[in-house]
Amino acid sequence: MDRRSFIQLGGIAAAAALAGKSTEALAQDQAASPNRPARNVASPPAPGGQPAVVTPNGSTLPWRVVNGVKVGHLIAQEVDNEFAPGLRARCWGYNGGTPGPTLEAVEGDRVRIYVTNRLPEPTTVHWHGMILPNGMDGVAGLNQRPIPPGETYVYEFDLRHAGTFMYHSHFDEMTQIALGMVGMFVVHPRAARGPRVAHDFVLMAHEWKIDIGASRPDPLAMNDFNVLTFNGKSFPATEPLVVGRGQRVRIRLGNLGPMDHHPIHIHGLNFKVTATDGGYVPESAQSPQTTVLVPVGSTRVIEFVPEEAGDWAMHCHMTHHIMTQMGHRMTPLVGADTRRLDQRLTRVLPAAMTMGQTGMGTMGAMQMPIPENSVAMRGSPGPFSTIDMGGMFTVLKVRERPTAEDAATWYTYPPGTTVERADAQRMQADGIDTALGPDAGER
Ligand SMILES: [Cu+2]
Repeated sequence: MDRRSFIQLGGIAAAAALAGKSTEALAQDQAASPNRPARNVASPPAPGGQPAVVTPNGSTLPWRVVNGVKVGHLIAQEVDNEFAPGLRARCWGYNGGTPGPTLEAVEGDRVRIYVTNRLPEPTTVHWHGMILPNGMDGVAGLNQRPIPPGETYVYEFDLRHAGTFMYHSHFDEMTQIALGMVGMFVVHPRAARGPRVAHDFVLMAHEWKIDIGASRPDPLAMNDFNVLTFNGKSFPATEPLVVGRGQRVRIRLGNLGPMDHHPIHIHGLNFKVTATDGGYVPESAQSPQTTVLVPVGSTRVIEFVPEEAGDWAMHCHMTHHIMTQMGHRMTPLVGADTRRLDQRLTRVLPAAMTMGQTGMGTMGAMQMPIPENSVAMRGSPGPFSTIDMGGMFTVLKVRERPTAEDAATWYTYPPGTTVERADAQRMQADGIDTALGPDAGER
């Protein structure tokens, strides 16, 4: 192996290749630590000095180069996924995770991908958005025989176009996709395109129906999905994205959830959609946005330069998609006096509590007992109080000079830049009628 191909392979894959490890062993190593942060996986820098993609809470598939072909190995298997502390379920995925490892290569590469099926039923892999020979497209029955349990099939094709693509099962789609058989496939352009970015992330949206206490997602669900994830994690388990103020950031969003489209919103900045899984968006057609709809079966690539430091929320704007497990078959009681109802209810159900007196924003502070293997609406500690959101939510940490510690610490607010309680004196000084102040509703 020459120095150049060593560099292209990246440290871990190259070290394994030098040690004579097989792609199966590499895939096994990866399966053994599915939650290893991607930043620990050395992946090849893209041409033009663009950085490698980072998959928060995920990993990048290692390649070994054999006679100029990038060879990889995907193992379709059952995976034990922790969605958030307190909630695990047996899902289906690749190489120990759901989504599977991110595939990352360069336009013009030839790839050979072995797919071993360790599931109890047949499967295939479809390379979503890629233009390739028909026989490699992976649609069971139409383009190939499905891969039987215990067998390995091999896909081989040239990466003709740069872009942000995905891969997923195309056999028993409803079940296998709902259980997590999805992943991202990034192809960098051979010649750098557009301004250089400092950070390049992939985030895959997914939705799951996991009944309270159940050990498997329900693949028959058509609505009422109650666990929403980025890269297989619900907040607060989502790894924050740490970036530098004034530095250009790219985020590649993908959606292979069963049913829902996700309007992904980022606070504190505006961005442009620079590409989809169909290709690049011409600059003349890029409009500034703060929310981008990512429909099922598509990718959206956004780029921005954050101008304000802080801990900025990034989340799906469908309010039920930033909740954790909850029942939806309740009578709305916002504004009702539920205290007498609770008094009667607790005679038969001692742990019962009716919601709606103040909505659900204070649920986290109550420390109610919750059922085993669930993350029912408890919220998580924030720097000021409980953060009452979960699900498809993460934090974009914009720092002057980002360091590894920033992922685990909150933003330090400069003095005088946070909201504070206004007293009557201050209100009167600004001509605010204090009689219409906070107590006005009780007059
Ligand atoms: Cu959503």
